[in-house]
Amino acid sequence: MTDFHIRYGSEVADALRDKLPVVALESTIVSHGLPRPDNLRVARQIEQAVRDAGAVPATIGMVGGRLVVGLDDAELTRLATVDGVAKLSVRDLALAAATGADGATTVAATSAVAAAAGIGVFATGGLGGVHREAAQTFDESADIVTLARTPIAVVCAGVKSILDVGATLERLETLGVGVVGFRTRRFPGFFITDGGFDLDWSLDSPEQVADVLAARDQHRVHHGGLIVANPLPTDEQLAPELHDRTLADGLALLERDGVTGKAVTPYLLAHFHSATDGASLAVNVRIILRNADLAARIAVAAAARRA
Ligand code: PSU
Ligand code: MN
Repeated sequence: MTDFHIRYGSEVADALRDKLPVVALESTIVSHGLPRPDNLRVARQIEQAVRDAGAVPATIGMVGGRLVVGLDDAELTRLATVDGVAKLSVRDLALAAATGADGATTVAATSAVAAAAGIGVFATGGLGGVHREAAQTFDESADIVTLARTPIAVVCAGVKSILDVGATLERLETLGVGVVGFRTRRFPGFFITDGGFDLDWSLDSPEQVADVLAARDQHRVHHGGLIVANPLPTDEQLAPELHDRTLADGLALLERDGVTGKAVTPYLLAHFHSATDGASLAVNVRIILRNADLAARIAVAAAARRA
């Protein structure tokens, strides 16, 4: 009988056994969110940022049907460079495994796999959310419903401004997903520091975030995720005028080219990266590296509490 068990990278397996800090990382940003050849270099930099802050990186993905927590460098290279890597949400995992596919895990799938593996902290760039026009298309990322039932802290720069940010925050409230600003009371808009909406909660240190996770676990009342929204400093954001113009053009192109469904996010990100001559790419990379660093510091604080 085929063995479909999850494979753990050896360093990740050791760290989990020894209760050392581990940070989950997704592979969709590598395969579909960042252009080649920068994607592989950035994927390695993200892992290094986690290490530099004292935690073990566990990049999650599907290689030839094997679900892996802690991709090795050859596997990471494969998901960054070969054509035809599927974009996998939670519902796709078993299908991809049984058919021997290569696949990159989204925030939804990465969160679900990480939580099942006992990893409590996850770093990404920006979450998926409610798309503009969702009232007609029903296009709402599985990221947010998955977080409703998955006990993980996701460090991100809010949701991409390509989405309906206000509607996304409403859905997160309805679904019971915790949202806290890291040193801010404004929800960030990924490329831009301020996504235009207030937050009820703000925390100032990784230790405080670890306290929230400990409280959640001890209460055993709230079983869902916590979004730790970590904005870029204003002097590092994409210039707001450039951002607004690029977004308007991108949304028009989406319509012209009839792009829908799971292709929307990669399409708009690619548009940003080409239309801004790489400025949005540099911003995107900064976001991920900062989030990896903060996630690692939260994982370190959470591990220190357990010790
Ligand atoms: N944010 C980024 N780059 C990305 C994504 C988010 O900065 O590539 C990916 C994540 O994997 C997220 C997915 O889970 O886009 C959301 O896609 P959709 O809207 O189709 O659910
Ligand atoms: Mn979608």
